[in-house]
Amino acid sequence: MPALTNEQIDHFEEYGFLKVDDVLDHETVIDPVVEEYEKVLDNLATTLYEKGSIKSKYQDLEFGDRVTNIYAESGEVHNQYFDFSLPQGEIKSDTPFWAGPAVFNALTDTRLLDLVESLIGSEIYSNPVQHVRIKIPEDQCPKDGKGRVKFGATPWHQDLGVVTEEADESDMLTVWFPLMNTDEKNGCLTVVPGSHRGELLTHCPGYEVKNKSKDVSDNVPPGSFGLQIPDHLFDVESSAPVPMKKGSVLLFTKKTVHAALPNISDRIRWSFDLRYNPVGQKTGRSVFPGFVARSKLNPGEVLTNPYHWSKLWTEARDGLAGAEQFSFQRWDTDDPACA
Ligand SMILES: O=C(O)CCC(=O)C(=O)O
Ligand SMILES: [Fe+2]
Repeated sequence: MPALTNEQIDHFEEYGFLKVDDVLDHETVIDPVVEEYEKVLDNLATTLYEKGSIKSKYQDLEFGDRVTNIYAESGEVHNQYFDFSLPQGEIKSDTPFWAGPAVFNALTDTRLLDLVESLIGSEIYSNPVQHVRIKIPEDQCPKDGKGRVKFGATPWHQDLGVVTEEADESDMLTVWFPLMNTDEKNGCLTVVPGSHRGELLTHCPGYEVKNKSKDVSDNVPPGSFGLQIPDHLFDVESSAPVPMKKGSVLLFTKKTVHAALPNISDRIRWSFDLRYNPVGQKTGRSVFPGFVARSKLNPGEVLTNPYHWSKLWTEARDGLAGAEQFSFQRWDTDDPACA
């Protein structure tokens, strides 16, 4: 039985995205992730406290308030500490990451993989382009030297634009879900329906910094640097926010234009974004490790041990530490579209 109905598959094909409600079980999938991250945060608090970066460990606060206070007081956003991926440069042997069993359990959740199977088939590879994003309220978020929020809204992009050309022929699917309800106030995603039928658009490095654009970006503080599609290249007016409930999942294609709104609420906004492609296709970040998450043809190749997964990331980090720098970047600041 396919997990998605024909109507849902048609919607995905027509608009380039699909929201599916009530996919992830709260008790067995999401809450264990939250509990696992509570321990990770506790370790971060201890480390920063011992370094003298914070004067309190904020032990009595719940996760969201605790992480907010810790980031604010230390003046830093410590997202790499929680992420189940590595940075795109300057990897060191002590670069932190978190690839814990509850995270692995979410990445390999049966109901989640059933949805993925409906769209890309039964041979499913977990692509290493994946992140946890904990966004604290922007008014409390540490700012850089230019007054920009260090980790805020996500600018307009296509996921194919943030991987190497190697993945151009891959059928990469993005799976985004919040660990809590998300809406326009705390920074849900916003998508451009039908944008996936066009080409890969030009992504400009640091575009937002040079150009204060309209639309979403009226709310997007200049902190949204990184790669961005200039909004004259697509129909920004047709974009629509996608509020989501805890347990819901948003599926979209590698060419669907999307962004995330800023968190102007007084709580954190917390999400996972995962990617999958058919086994054997390029991931677009070949120096990072993926794994076979499901296979009807070769069930023996499926990775089921979360500690093995964590070890793959440790080995990747150790191998890349101090090595020649790599880039997942294919864009040129001098492109006329970026002017
Ligand atoms: O959650 C975000 O801020 C951005 C997520 C995103 O761009 C993605 O899932 O591809
Ligand atoms: Fe994205």
